[in-house]
Amino acid sequence: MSQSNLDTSTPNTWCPGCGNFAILNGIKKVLNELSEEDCPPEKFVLLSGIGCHGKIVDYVNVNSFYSIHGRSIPIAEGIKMANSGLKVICFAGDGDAYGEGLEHLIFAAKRNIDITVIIHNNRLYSLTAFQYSPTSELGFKGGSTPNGSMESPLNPLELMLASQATYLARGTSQGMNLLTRLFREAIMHKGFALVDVLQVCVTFNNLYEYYAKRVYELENHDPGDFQAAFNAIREWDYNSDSRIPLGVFYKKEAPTFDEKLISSPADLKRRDGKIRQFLSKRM
Ligand SMILES: Cc1ncc(C[n+]2csc(CCOP(=O)(O)OP(=O)(O)O)c2C)c(N)n1
Ligand code: SF4
Repeated sequence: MSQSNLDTSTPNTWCPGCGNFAILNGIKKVLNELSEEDCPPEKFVLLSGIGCHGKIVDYVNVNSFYSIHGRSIPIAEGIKMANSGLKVICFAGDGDAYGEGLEHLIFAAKRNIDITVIIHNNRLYSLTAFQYSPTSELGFKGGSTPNGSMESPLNPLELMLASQATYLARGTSQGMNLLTRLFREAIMHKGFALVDVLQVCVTFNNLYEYYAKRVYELENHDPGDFQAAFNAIREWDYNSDSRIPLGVFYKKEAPTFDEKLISSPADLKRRDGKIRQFLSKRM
């Protein structure tokens, strides 16, 4: 399958220079690569929340579900449990997943359900024009905080590590090679995988230069070591002026929720029968 087969005719309305383009191009590249390796686009379902990021599902010619703000994760969990053969990828904003839908993210990580979550972390609410989000820095001057945010940001990767996520990584919209590698790894990981993408919003929070001066790729880091992952994640707290590590922080093999739920094809048949029985009684 060629890259153009994943294109859609929907006009793209993102601002020129928006970091969302890197995420879009990265995911298309990975879907194309996987398609050559016997994992066709029909095996995938994409979901998004509401926000500028949400439009991504309109721009990739793969089955998708445009969900509501903060609720793409539970819908993804439902899809995975109903059809465990599918590969399910959620695109979410920082306001979407780290704010309104945070409890869903925590419990999906805790369950280790086999889905991939890609966060377009531009560190503000973009579509609604410039409000601060859970990852905005202290003092962030936006539409709802004209005198500067009084809250320190959340470190979402630290929270996800504590919530038992089994794959945690960070990339930026400036580094396509790394981003594509992380997307591919996260999709192939068995269990809950989250990639936090520092996605630059050129219009409201242009951090291209800020990141360019600070990011570096982790080297000699053992992602199987919980303490090392914790230390690397804590190096930058989304506020300090320190260097910003990128790459895979943590990776662990563990049984997944869907695996535990459906231990055999016979189980699946039995469960399917029960669902049908339940539905027929309701109709
Ligand atoms: C349940 C619900 N709450 C609030 C909104 C309003 N709303 C739409 S998009 C948005 C913010 C989006 O910010 P983010 O998730 O960071 O995505 P971005 O636009 O930055 O990609 C909000 C608050 C909504 N549509 N639905
Ligand atoms: S407002 Fe920001 S996030 Fe939204 S499309 Fe424009 S640059 Fe991208």
